[in-house]
Amino acid sequence: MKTAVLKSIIPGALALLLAMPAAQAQEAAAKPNVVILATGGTIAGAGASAANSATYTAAKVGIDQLIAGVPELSQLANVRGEQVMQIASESITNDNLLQLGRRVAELADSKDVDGIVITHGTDTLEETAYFLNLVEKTDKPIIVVGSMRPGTAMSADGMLNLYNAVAVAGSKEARGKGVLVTMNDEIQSGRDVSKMMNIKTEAFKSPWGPLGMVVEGKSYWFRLPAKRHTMDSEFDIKNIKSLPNVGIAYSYGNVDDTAYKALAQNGAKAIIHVGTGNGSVSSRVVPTLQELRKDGVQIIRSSHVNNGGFVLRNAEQPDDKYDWVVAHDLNPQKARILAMVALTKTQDSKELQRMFWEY
Ligand code: DAS
Repeated sequence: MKTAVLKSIIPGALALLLAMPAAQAQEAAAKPNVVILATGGTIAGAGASAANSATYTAAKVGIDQLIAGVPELSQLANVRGEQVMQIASESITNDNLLQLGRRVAELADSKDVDGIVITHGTDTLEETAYFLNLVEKTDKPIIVVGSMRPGTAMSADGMLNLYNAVAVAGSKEARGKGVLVTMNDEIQSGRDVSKMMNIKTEAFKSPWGPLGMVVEGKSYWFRLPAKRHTMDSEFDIKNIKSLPNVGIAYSYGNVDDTAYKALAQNGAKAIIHVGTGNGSVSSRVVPTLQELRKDGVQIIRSSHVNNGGFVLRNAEQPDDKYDWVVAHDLNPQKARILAMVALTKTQDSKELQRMFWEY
């Protein structure tokens, strides 16, 4: 009796109730499926008070709390999170990079995943973004995102950065553009972008400019990446078992060969020389680099000018004569990433140089 009465007096509501799962299912089907892989960093940081925008502990807040902190994400996509690791990114290791890269590849292969977001510390965000840009064989959007202030601070930037990252990860226009970074309303190429300032929300810059912008969840594109990446890359995370030891030696006035010798003794297969100007090498160091090259260590010249500069072959150093490689416009930390990935495929310096021109 009761059910009959109910049915007679509130057929619409009942129908609505019965239909609700179908409507929800329909709505869910209309939205992209985005997975957020959390690794730690400031975006997961916490400070003692709202006034602590720079004094805080990174890698404290878990992915479920991050997602719950931005309920608007559910308007953009069907979002789920995985806590891959919980570290400040200055502590990331090659093994962490491989672990993250393998999980990204598994998700990218899944037909139920339309886009991937990686929350990450800002210190080495640019390295991880470039690494994934080189080795992920997918055209699905992969967005690496961080924040300059912890979520506990006034005017924290992490919520909007994460919202923008999910918006871009779920957008069809972002497909095929390589790994991207959304910080401070801009969409940056994972290859070009680097952290240029450690205390401002407008910290991430690309020497060649951003690719686009995100405003209220909509992305606007102005440029496309020019270098090889993802589907067009000859590298594949599935074929990389480990990453070789590549060291970085910083040059300056009065420099000597101590750091270069130590890196080689520690087993470096390549040394990124961080030169002055056009990747210049002090006359006090040249003989040692020639010796190391003879011993099979690859010498790759980059610059500490404007976070990478533009190092040309045979300009201030006889690279052909010494059999050295130039890092082109890559900053030293990105040159190390490419050198590691490239050395998994070749030991030939001419092949290495081709890769530095193309990637
Ligand atoms: N320590 C920094 C890191 O984890 C904090 C940050 O800026 O994300 O990279």
